[in-house]
Amino acid sequence: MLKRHHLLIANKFHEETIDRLDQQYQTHHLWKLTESQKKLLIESLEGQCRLVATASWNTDPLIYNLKSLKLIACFGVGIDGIDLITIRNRGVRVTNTPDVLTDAVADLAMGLLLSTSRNLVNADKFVRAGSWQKGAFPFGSGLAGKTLGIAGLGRIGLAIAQRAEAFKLKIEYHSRSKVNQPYGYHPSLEALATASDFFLCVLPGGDFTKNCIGKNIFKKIGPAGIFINVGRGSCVDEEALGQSLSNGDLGAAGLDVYSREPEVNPTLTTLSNVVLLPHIGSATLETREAMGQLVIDNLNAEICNKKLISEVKN
Ligand code: NAP
Ligand code: 8YV
Repeated sequence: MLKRHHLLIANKFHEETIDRLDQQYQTHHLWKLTESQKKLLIESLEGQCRLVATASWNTDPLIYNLKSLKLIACFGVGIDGIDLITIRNRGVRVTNTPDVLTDAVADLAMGLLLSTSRNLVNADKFVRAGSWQKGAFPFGSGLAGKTLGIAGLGRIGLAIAQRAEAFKLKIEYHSRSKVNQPYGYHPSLEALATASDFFLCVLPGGDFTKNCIGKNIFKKIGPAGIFINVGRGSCVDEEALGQSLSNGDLGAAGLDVYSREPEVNPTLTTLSNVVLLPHIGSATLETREAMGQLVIDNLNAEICNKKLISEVKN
């Protein structure tokens, strides 16, 4: 019955979910086409197709040409890839995949904190290179009793705070509004950085947060401090990050996200005091399956005229 509904899939976000969508809908794989083929397809779908599925952090702007568009079902929670201004006043609704990925991203954030504070990646290289036989590996920094500053105490930020408490870290945070949690609030990123031994960014991308973490913040985190980013790369001035890590203003960094993925600032790749991950915060089999299920459930809710499961409210 669903098969009679057209669904435009903008990009290849998760193979298993796309296979399932192919079975249920009349799908159109936009990313496989040339630019002129894409335009022709969208023209041919006009008036017949109201559904788009896409990655949340990046989409093809041609989807906005489809005037009959009613729902953009995003795979991912951060919707910085969606042009909310272009679709405003067009009656287009957007869904994302909150909550189901929170634990996976929070686990990875703790992984980055441990990898950087105890220098785990270099320790592994040290053993493989046979250096252990020649001497001991340098000491790392302990977590217990130190302050973890979290920029963005939302769903994922809170899950990180809960994990960090078990490591005996003291939690402080910054977001635009204070939340009802037993952690110290700082009204600015600068104040949070000053108070933090470890500063962790889990902020969304977009214009409001673009380059909001730069040289000034790294200096305040300090030479013994660590910067972790599992939010969005666009929040960070990566040139300043490379310089601060090189000149010793900042002790170390652990990154899962970058401003021009999948490219990584070349300076960062030369430094041994930064751990670089390829945006794998939500990349567990279980989490990606749950994200896909939520995309499917939202699409199905739309065509059955039911309440969307996870609509993004503007
Ligand atoms: P969320 O629940 O909406 O939390 C976002 C937090 O950021 C809130 O505390 C919000 O509080 C704060 N915030 C938003 N804009 C801000 C600003 N301009 N200045 C200061 N604080 C601001 O979202 P979430 O589910 O935790 O996800 C957070 C982000 O994590 C996503 O948007 C995405 O970019 C990233 N993410 C990364 C991965 C990965 O694989 N690494 C996976 C999933 C998500 P206020 O509104 O009060 O400011
Ligand atoms: C990506 C993420 O969406 O949910 C987000 O905001 O950053 C990730 O979960 C994921 O890499 C899927 O492409």
